[in-house]
Amino acid sequence: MKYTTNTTIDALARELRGAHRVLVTTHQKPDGDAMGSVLATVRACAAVGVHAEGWVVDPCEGNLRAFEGSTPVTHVRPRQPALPVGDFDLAVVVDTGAWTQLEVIAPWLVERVERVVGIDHHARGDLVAARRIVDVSCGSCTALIVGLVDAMGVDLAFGADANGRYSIAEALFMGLATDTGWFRFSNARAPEYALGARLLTAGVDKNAMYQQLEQSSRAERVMLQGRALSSMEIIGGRIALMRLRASDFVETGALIEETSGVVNIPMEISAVRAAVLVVEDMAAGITKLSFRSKPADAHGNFIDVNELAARFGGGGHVHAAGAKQTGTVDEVIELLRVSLAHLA
Ligand SMILES: [Mn+2]
Repeated sequence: MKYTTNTTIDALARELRGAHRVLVTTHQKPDGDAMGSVLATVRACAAVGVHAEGWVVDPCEGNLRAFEGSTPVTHVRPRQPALPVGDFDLAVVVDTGAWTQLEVIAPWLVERVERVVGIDHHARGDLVAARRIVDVSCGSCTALIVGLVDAMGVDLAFGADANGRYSIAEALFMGLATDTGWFRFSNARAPEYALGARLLTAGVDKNAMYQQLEQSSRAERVMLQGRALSSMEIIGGRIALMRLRASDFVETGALIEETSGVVNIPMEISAVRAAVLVVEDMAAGITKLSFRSKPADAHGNFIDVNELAARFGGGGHVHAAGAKQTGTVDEVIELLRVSLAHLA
């Protein structure tokens, strides 16, 4: 199966408008783009009088949850899995199309694949949704969803409270800003900047959002970053490898979800072309890998971390990917060394 678009935005918009009860879900451990995509889609349905609710598998950072407002979202714990309750005549899967990222809700989705639609900007995916829109050129999934909102004939300012919070535009901007590293990464092209401008015009308070998303860390998180950076070794002069063990979490008091963003820090080093973070997830009993790489250099060379992650059963984008392994941190690092030696 080729993971490509097999319907149109207009057809999806008609399907959403004609639905009665819609469930919107995304990948486990939602990030800003996943939550922004869920919230924007739920709000767009509400704007046309269609009942919709979000359904996500935690952990989900509190600073993301703060953007929900009164939008209905059910949070499920991965350790106490539950399935959606009630009759939904349509399900929308956003910001992923991979079964590995939808483990908890997979049985529920499989049962109704003809009533599942997908909107995604990742390179790889499975037959999760019968009808889907996939555009890997979009800097965020919300950059795709704005087309759906437009096709539904919904105002981007819909949902805003008296202070201008909780609009569709705010949710879209959250996804766009976080997935593009606040418009710094190579996926921030002219269309992403244009969309950013459109969303600001629709009333998004960028400065307040920046403080809430990027300047609201606990001290424990920054101390954990120190642990990761202290562990850093540079392989072949160009690949940064970092690890976080269970003891690092215990001793700093940081939480597993507070590792987000750590893998990007070594990119500040001139010679570094890619970074890998290996994390011991005690609660899940697994070892998690995060991969990042820089865009092509002057010679057109870059490290494809999507391909690298695939060797460990994961995936994502060319410059940002992840994987899970059952081995210990040390075992995974030994395997990594073999793969990285070829690249370095
Ligand atoms: Mn995304």
